[in-house]
Amino acid sequence: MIQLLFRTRYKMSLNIYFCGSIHGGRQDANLYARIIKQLQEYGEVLTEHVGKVEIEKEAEKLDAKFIHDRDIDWLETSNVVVAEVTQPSLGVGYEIGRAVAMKKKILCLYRPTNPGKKLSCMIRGAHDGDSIKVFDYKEEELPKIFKDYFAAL
Ligand code: 6IA
Repeated sequence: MIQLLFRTRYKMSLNIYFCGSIHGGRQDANLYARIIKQLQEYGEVLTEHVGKVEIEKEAEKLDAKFIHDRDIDWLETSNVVVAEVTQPSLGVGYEIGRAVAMKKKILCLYRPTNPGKKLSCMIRGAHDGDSIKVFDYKEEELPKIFKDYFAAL
């Protein structure tokens, strides 16, 4: 019951900006969709399209300037930024940098699947344990990570 009240309260008030790779590579698009579904328990995800496999078709008429300006507007209106940072993406890195400058609450999620691959120090090193959190994770850990993260906001 308490959990339901908590979720309902946040669902009404939180704008969540989810970041995931698009031109950086769409290998994790289905995972993004599953993450977005979980995030929708806590608020409105402004960037639901990032998890859509057919994004190319839907967006082919939009130009880069329109997308950039619209996404920055959404970033400004967001309360929380959640970024899946396993697949390197210039756009995701840029969004995180802009979000840091805007003093947003930021949660970065990284899957250390390949020992030869490391998360950029500019993301890992931004962790301050308060406004900016960077966690290594496995997908099955996400429900608890989100529950704890949103409860502590
Ligand atoms: O550099 P990337 O494309 O991987 O950057 C991905 C990030 O930038 C995502 O978190 C999005 O929020 C944002 N982004 C980049 N491109 C787009 C986009 N393009 N539409 C919406 N958000 C975007 C349209 C689709 C494209 C395949 C034509």
